[in-house]
Amino acid sequence: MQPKDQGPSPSSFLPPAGTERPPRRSEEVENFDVVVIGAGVSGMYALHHLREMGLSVRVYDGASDVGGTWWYNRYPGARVDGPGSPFYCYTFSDELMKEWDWAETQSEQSAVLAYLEHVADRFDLRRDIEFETWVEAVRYDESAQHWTVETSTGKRASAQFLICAVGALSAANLPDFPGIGDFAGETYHTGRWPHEPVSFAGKRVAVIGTGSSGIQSIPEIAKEAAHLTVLQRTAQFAFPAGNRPLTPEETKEARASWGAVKAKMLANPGGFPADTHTRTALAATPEEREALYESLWQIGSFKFLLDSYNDIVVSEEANKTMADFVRRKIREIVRDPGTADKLMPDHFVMTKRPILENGYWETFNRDNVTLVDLREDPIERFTPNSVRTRTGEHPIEMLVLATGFDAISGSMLRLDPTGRGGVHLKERWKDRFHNYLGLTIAGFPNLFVIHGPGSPGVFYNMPLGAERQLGWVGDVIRHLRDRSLGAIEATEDSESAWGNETDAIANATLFPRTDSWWTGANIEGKPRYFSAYLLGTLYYQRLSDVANAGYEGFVFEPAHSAGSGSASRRSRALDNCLDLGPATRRRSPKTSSPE
Ligand code: N01
Repeated sequence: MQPKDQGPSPSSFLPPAGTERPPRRSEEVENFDVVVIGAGVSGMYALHHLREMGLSVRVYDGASDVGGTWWYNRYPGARVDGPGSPFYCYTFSDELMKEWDWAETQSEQSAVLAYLEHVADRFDLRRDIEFETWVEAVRYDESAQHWTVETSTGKRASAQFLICAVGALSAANLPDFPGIGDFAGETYHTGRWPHEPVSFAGKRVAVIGTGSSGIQSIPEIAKEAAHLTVLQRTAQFAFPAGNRPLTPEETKEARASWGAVKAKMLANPGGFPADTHTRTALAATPEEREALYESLWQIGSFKFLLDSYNDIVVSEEANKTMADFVRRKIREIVRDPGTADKLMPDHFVMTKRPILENGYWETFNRDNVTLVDLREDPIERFTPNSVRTRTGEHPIEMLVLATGFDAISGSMLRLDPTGRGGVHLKERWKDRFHNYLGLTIAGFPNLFVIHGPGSPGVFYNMPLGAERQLGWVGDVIRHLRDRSLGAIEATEDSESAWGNETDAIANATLFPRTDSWWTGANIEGKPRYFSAYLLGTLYYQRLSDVANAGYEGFVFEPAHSAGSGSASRRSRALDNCLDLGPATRRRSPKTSSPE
């Protein structure tokens, strides 16, 4: 799928065998209308949608099958940790929704992957996907108005349009701990988990990281390992997952009312079929708050986020009411007060990605589990058979890095396309992830990033978000083809107005004030700012407003030659190009103030 990871590279992280050989470059270049990088949730839909539009599409993915993040993240305990099934799914086909049975509310990784495999079969996707193929170089040819890609298998392709569906959470973060190369035991990253079974039985295991992946895997590893040492840098808030089987009645009801459910998803800021409400924590009495928090804790899932109060992420005082409740719960569950102290989170609740847990807190009551607080007892170095912290040595045979991702922007930066004038994305994104509409980048014509910086991405139901973004991209392509245009490109003015809009929304909340992967604080040297567009509903309104205004904020280029458009569409396009309208003129972008 994504470009190859470039961090320290223990053998378990290497891409599939065969991709490391120096490839023989083919002189032959295959031409397509669109090249898509990534065959995960977004890339799969890109292929389906654009093919339905009559375009020729080629998809590349480094994995050996579809699934993207669900193909890689197969660590023990991996489950959907959002509002869950049956609403974490594609919505483009009613038949697909009605024929697929989900077993649980928080589906296991294997269940989500089985669904995606079914989608690939049902819509015959694999015939246009090249697996085990890493895209190694991506370049814009200004005269031909084409993107060319070179792959690890030596093949080359060109296309007028490039869709980067490389994943917001796919560039694994592999911190360079002192002596990590000396460690002689098994090492795994949760986001690059092997396909062969991994046995923890009888082993002394260390897990570094207590984000979603750590908190999901720690209880499962602890059940099997001889001993588990949890190395925690930041204590986290985590809520009961409340996973349970979906009843046949619930499935029947969701299918019967699918039209209404979809409408509700489209109207919700996060893309889930949840009601919106106007309750605020500060208007409630302490007793009312306690009763609501307790009932949501009992139900579990994302209820704490969706059904509590809507001032939690904007008011410090409101935030504290929820944070204190969760801290009390942790103290009630964890028996050893010293361990409970170390587990106390001290940031604003919900301002790191909310985590759903399945027995995480109870795991610290087990005799075979030790918690190390890295803030007071940091890692000094790894030896062949231990991890040494300031106060002692922890013998281990296996290390699990649940250290997350260079999120949102990292996979694009590892791809590092070269745009107009030979400028690399790394150069363009040195200080900030400049973008317009979270989809396009000035200097990178005809390139679209799905779930990238400046979009709701990870704050939105991701399959639905991909469908909506790609629906818009498909319309852009149609617009260009119908008018025989060669290129569309965001202006730098549009980017800076979009950046201001994104920042203004974020700065009205507590999110930018917490160190998180949302703010880039987990990766040394990364531009530190909150890069997501928080209001999903407003975002999709903005996309359609921009389109309705003739793609305001973009400039268009006429096709230079027959090679840039589709020759078969040229006669109709020629009719249209006589009246290109205001969309082809350079415009200053509309700045809309956030709601
Ligand atoms: O990654 P994370 P993740 N030394 O960045 C720690 C999605 N997801 O893989 O908080 C020591 O959240 C880091 O510490 P700190 C979901 O959106 C979805 O767990 O930076 N520790 C943190 O504790 C999620 O939010 C699902 O101080 C270091 C941990 O490693 C996102 O992916 C399942 C360190 C990383 O936590 C990422 O989750 C899982 C260092 N040098 C994940 N570097 C499903 O829905 C990092 N850490 C299936």
